[in-house]
Amino acid sequence: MNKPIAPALMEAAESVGAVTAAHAAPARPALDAYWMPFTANRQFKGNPRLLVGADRMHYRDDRGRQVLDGVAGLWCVNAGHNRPRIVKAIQDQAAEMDFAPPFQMGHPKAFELATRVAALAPAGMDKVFFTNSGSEAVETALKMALAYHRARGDGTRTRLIGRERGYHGVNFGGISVGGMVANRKTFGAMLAGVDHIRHTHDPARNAYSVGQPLHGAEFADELERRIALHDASTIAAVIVEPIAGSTGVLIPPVGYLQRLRDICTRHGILLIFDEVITGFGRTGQPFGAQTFGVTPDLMTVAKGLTNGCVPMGAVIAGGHVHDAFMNGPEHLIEFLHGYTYSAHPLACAAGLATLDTYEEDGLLTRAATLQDEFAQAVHSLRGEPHVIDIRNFGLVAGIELQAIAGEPTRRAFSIFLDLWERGLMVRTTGDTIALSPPLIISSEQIAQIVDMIRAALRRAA
Ligand code: PXG
Ligand code: PLP
Repeated sequence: MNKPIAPALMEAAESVGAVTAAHAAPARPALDAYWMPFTANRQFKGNPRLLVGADRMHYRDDRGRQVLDGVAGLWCVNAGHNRPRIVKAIQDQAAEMDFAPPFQMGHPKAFELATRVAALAPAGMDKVFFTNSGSEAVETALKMALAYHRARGDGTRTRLIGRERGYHGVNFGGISVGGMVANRKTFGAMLAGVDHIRHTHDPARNAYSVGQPLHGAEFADELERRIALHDASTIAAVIVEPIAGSTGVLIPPVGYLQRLRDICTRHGILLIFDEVITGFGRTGQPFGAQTFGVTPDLMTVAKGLTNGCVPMGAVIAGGHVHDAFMNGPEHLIEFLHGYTYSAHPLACAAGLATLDTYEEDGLLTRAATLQDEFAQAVHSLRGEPHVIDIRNFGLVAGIELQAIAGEPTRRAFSIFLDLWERGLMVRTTGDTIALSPPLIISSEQIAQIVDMIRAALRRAA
């Protein structure tokens, strides 16, 4: 049934082949079709940055260069890249069982991973609901909070409270409670019944704080005002990041998170910690909740859960939240929510091997060991050109630069490009350079990152 190929098409096919052959060496893919996420597409496609390999602290690009990874990929590759145990676990799982439906069915690794994650979480937070990303974890936690109150006969609690400058992913619930203006202003009215408390950034009092800022616990009292305005009986949950990452690394002032916790407890409001970045060792304990000594009712995690190797997120719920759902006839589904790929076998295999690797290498507490040295290194950039603040905690830091007048983000982005050309990958957000290196980083590599940034700042002067 093969149709003869029209001569014109044959010609075209030959000439395409010829073109391909002529460019045989490291052929760059066509760049047009891929609409890239959170990327300046036109800038990128004019000068693409293509990663083709990775090993521990480094990427390799398509020009064969080694690039030091200063951000753990995108705050996620906490154990460093291509760890053999994780690679093998994924390979083995792919060969053993590709997919298992998560609704009304299960597979052993989902239960094993939930048990392992619960064991790492604060006492009492022992129920784990799997998603495929941080954004999905946030949507799940918000829905859980609403359904929790309703299950308890408290169904007027429908309001959600976020915080200015918060980042909770990109789905509608997440941008509604989120507080990064650029991520929400173009997307319409979003969820109704959402309010925000103020952010905790206070450079006048806290600039160049080493670790937690001393001033600002009272910013939590704004929650009392929101409660006075709306009445506690209408509020379901408050969601905050323990450390706000995406907005440029804002560290919670001493006492602030505890005060939020106390207010929520007093008013029957669920407290959600979005630990997508702070989870899995970034702050020196498995979770920020433990580092800061404050236990929320729900936690959202992702990223480091699988070392970024296979997409996965989760909500870790307090037993009291879960148990409120467990009534009614036993044949009925208690929480009508889930994703086709919840607890995907490849993600579970990656998650289990990731937790093994963290344990074997002591990575979930390594940031605590390195944090003084890291703090000293990043704060040595104080006084360099354009630097107006430096913030740090555990193995995360933000170096804020003075924006070029009328051109926000441009200064930091040009430093990002300069560093990339010289073999260091960082992340910039607004005019802040964010660092969150893999937790396996060496002292020499900490020094190398800071020296390279120092040189870039001076070049940009
Ligand atoms: N919550 C928090 C606190 C996050 O940091 C998400 C939710 C969403 O996770 P997913 O997996 O859906 O991306 C995140 C993700 C940045 C940056 O520029 C940060 C994130 C994602 C992309 C960019 O700092 N964090
Ligand atoms: N859209 C349609 C038409 C679907 O059938 C499904 C899932 O079955 C979804 C969206 C949701 O996809 P997922 O479960 O992967 O989030």
